[in-house]
Amino acid sequence: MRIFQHVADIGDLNAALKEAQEVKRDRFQWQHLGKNKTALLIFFNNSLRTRLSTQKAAMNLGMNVIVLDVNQGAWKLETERGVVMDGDKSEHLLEAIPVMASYCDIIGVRSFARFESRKDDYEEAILQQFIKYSGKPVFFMESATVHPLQAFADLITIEEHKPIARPKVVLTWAPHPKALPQAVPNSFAEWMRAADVEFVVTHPEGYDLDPQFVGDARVEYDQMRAFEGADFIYAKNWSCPGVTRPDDYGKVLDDYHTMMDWTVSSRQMAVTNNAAFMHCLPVRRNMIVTDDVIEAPTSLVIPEAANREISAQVVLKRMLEAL
Ligand code: AN0
Ligand code: CP
Repeated sequence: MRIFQHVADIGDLNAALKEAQEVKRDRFQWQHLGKNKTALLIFFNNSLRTRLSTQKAAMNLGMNVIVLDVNQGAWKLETERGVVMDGDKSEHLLEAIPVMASYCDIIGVRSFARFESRKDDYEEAILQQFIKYSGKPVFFMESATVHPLQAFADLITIEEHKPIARPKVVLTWAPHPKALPQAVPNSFAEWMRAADVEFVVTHPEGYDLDPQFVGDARVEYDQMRAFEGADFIYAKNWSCPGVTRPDDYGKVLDDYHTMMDWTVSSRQMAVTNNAAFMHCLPVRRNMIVTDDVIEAPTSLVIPEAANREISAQVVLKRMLEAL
């Protein structure tokens, strides 16, 4: 594997899930693969889980790891070609990428949506430059539009906890005070459509996800109806994707105080099939989900986060095997 961005990049999902379980059984059995190989993890945005779990996964494989927080200690980077660089940015991405690539074998990049231009975000302007100018395998650690390491960990978690062969999985929008990217729901939708599950998305009108990710999945604007009989509830806030309301791309459409009935609580969980609760974290309690739901025995948020080490290790392992 040279690029990890979309569900298609991982190939057969059952094979990937089997490999994840093999990694879980003994995560140190491939130390030879990563010997004298270096992973460079580049963060343009904050992270707790992605940073730690990916570092751990690389170490499990015997790799060396370098982590760079671009905004702490590196030069401020210009990303647009053609600008006269007379401002606060001292270095251009077009030099920085090949330089960084010269010190490593595999590159992971986190660069969130900037919400300045829907076109730039959805064309993956930053990550595409890493792919084009690094000459190295590149994996997405949450880009403008996708978070595949998260979606893969989510799928592993669902596989481990599903009560029936083909569970009902509901992705629900929930309120948040600030505008958040669509990367997590985009990838979750993309991966759930590829998996053997009954998939339903619920959100207020205006938050419709991009068709390239949500496809023909069932969309239900009535949250309570969507939750009926669900086996898994996957909560996440996202800002306006600009599909049905192009001028509102990246915005919070309504004051969150008026949207608090979307907060996942025991009221909605009561109509599910004793559903497990999932969220990628970090989560704002009593905005996205109430204390009692996230603390219930049916909450999977901690094992879900632990599976980030496993999804990252499968991806790094496959990239090492293809070097
Ligand atoms: C980010 C997001 O919503 O995309 C990262 C989630 C993994 N969350 C925040 O910025 C709070
Ligand atoms: N879920 C996730 O990617 O968390 P971090 O933003 O902390 O990496």
